Amino acid sequence: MVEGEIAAGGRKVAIVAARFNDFIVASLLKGATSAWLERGGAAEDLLVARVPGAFELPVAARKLAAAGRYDAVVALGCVIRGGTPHFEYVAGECARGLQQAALESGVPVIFGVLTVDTVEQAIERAAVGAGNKGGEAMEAALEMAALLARLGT
Ligand code: INI
Repeated sequence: MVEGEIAAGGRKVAIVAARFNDFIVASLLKGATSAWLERGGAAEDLLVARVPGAFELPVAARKLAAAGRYDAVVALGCVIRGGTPHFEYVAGECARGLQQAALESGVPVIFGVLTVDTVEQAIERAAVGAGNKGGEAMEAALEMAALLARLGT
């Protein structure tokens, strides 16, 4: 069996985070940054880029992934269902675009975007500590970076 370990020492990672719903995304960003530092990452090896909303995450993630400087890209955002089909377009295109960026670049692009029905669900998933989806996204990024390195890609 081959697996990637969750360790940040010697790695470079980029986070791209949406500003929309920042009262939630700020907590995801905190969770991701804490996980990076807890796993031994150096502050100067973590880039944080901001975009207006989740819809803009893919183009920035694609650019960062293609740059060849990062072992993984973590996309953070929060899309909350409203009363119109807008949610489906923003969330769907965001997910599709992030996966496309990963497949085109061969660099892991992690989906740390909450897609929820209510603000309460978002707050639950962005709470400090275990279960913070930003922290989980960073851990997934580190695991995938190590796995791909091991697989020789
Ligand atoms: N962007 C989000 O990140 N979350 C949302 O819930 C959201 N809603 O609900 O509209 C949202 N919209 C903005 C969108 O991501 C773009 O920034 C905007 O459409 C400009 O392209």
